[in-house]
Amino acid sequence: MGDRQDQGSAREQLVWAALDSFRIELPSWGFANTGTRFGKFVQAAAATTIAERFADAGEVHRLTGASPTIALHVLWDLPNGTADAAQIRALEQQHGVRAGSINPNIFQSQEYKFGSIANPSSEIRKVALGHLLESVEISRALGSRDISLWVADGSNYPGTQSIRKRICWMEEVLSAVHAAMDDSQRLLIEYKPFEPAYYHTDIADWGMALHLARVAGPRAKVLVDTGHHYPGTNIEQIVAWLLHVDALGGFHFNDRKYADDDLTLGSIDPYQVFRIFHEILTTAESAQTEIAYMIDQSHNLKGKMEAMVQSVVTAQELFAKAALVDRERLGRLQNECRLVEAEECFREAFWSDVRPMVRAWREAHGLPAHPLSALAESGYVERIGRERGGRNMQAVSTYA
Ligand code: RM4
Ligand code: MN
Ligand code: MN
Repeated sequence: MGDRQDQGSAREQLVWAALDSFRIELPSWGFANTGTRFGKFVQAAAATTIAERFADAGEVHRLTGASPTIALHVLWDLPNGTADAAQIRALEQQHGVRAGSINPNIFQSQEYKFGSIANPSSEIRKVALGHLLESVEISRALGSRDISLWVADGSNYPGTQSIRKRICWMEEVLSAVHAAMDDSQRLLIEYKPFEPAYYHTDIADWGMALHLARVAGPRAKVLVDTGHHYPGTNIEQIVAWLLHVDALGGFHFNDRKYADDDLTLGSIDPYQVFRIFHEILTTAESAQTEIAYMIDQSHNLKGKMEAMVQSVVTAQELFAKAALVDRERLGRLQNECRLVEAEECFREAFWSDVRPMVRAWREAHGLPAHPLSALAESGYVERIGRERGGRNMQAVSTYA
């Protein structure tokens, strides 16, 4: 009995230590009205202003205690660039969440039809570089570490663009961005093999992102968005390699069944998130702190607040499960090729019900034991639905 209790408390300690260190960033755009390429689905409670996005993120952080930062998209959240930094500062104070990664937007303006940093026109590449340099300034003004860049560039038909020349153009621009950063800043380069380009995407996979990061400079790293892979890709293997070469900057977490579906983290394949966390936990602690966990989701049908709380809670649970893997024993079993025992050692952690321990951790930290029920009971979603509903319902959008 004594033994069992000791084991129980040892497991609890592992889970608590994991939860103490675990933080995941919320995307400002995850609170906004979104849809598919066929149309937007408007929700009464969606956030349309930056103040509303901060308020919602603050509420998620109050409920979970694990999401103290909010990722900002420059054009959507700081349309006036650095001039908006003071307003962001005030919102940080007001809502108890800080500005997190700064996401430049070089995919929306008309001039980027044929590309941004890989556009054949040097004039347009200059425009894109200007926006990236402004993003560096914004991040500096807000004291945020990461500039998180997704490049939508690509082409739709074979032979219409020079893939090789476009590599050189991207190298030039990203090196210039790196040169403008100071030692406290990082450039995270995201990759994605498809959408919006249909034939070739300029930064399609982690190898291309890694190459560009290396050319840009030592503070450029790779960002893994879990939805940005072909079905069946072994993402934890990519994570292991990026850890090995010290180039893993962070994650955009979301789940998917088919493509870049941006579903709630762990909703389709929680085992995959567990396997990713396991790879990370095999790494030295000092390296782990350099990995930015971020959510990148778009909740078209579910309530945005509810989906975001679910995401944070699921991330915490899966991280706690991964912390339970007996890595010393697993290492021995792997070396001795005791395959079934190794697999069972791994699975045992995944199938452990960590929820009672996570609840205890929440209560000990003055947080609600059940964040999702606490959200429902608080009446927050109804209140913002009443306050924002009128404005949101006017914002109907159609495809054609
Ligand atoms: C992309 C990518 C980026 C996000 C945009 C809106 O698919 O995931 O991270 O900023 O969507
Ligand atoms: Mn992303
Ligand atoms: Mn995406």
